Amino acid sequence: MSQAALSNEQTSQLQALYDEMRPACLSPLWEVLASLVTPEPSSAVVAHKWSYDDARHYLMRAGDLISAAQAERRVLILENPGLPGASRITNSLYGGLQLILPGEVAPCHRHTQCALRFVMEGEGAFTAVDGEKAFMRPFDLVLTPGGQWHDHGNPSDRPMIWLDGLDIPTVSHFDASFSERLGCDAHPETVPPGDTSSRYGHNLRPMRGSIADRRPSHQPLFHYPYAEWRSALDRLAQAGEPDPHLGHALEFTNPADGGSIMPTILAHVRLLPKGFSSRSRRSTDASIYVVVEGAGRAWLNDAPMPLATRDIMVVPSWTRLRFEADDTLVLFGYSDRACQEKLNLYREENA
Ligand code: GTQ
Repeated sequence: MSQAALSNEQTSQLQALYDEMRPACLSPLWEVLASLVTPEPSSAVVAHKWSYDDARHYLMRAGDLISAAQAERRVLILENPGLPGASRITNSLYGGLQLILPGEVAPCHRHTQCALRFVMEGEGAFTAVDGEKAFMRPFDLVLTPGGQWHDHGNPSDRPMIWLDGLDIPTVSHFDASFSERLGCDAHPETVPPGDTSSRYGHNLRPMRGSIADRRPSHQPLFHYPYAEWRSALDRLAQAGEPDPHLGHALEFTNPADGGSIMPTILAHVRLLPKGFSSRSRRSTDASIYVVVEGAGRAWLNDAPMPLATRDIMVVPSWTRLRFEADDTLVLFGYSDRACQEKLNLYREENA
């Protein structure tokens, strides 16, 4: 409502009107307009950090109590403290830590939602996408684009834990969720592991039809190994000065169109050299960061957040954010920026 005060008489008559119209499913905009159409982003999402070791402790206890097959997906949701019960890390995105113990499988299913996996621990477990296994190593990025069959398995002798990043809340927002189970643990193998990477992972693509054409042409690649992105970051860092706001930053791209890895989610990595202090910036995409390497701190609206390896941090929309690297700091981040750009919503401000 505007500043002009209402008389007591007006207020009580309006209140009576609201009470009368409520059963007709009508409500007055002027009571809520200011909170609906805000002058700048105003979010219930709060900044938070999960220590990996603390979360891991609970995840391993869950591992003693329920199998991956029983749970379908044995995952602890990283739930934003500002959105209790909402199963989300930001308003549009989901985050969770998934555990697969040696010998376990997470049975095959598919759904509308897009997923990324960022490996936190373990080696030798796989995600199979449409029957092609991607064997995962720490800090690899593996995608499960919407609609593709996927199962996970761990033939190694160590627990495997990864961060799941999905657009579950975005799909829920549109009431557009479909999912189904294949009905068996694992999709039959379609091609050998690494097939897709060899065909699409090197700025090349097959010239003639092949079995790899089963990959959707709009989303051919799904494995982005740590060894490759980490050395790309090093080469970038050797080649020039860091961007004052981002440090040395690289976005993972979809080779089909050079755009974001998935229609709703953008993911990137960055390296902040030892001693570097970034300048402050804010953007409309609430973001989730994993500390891959190093130590330092983030400043969120001038409040410090110490960072150590494997910490997971969520930063709300329009929060002034800067980083200080005590040691070379390597970060992985994902956000809904890809979706916001399609909707012409994305904005950033670099101080
Ligand atoms: O691995 O398919 O954390 O469907 C949440 C939903 C993981 C998965 C999650 C899922 C998955």
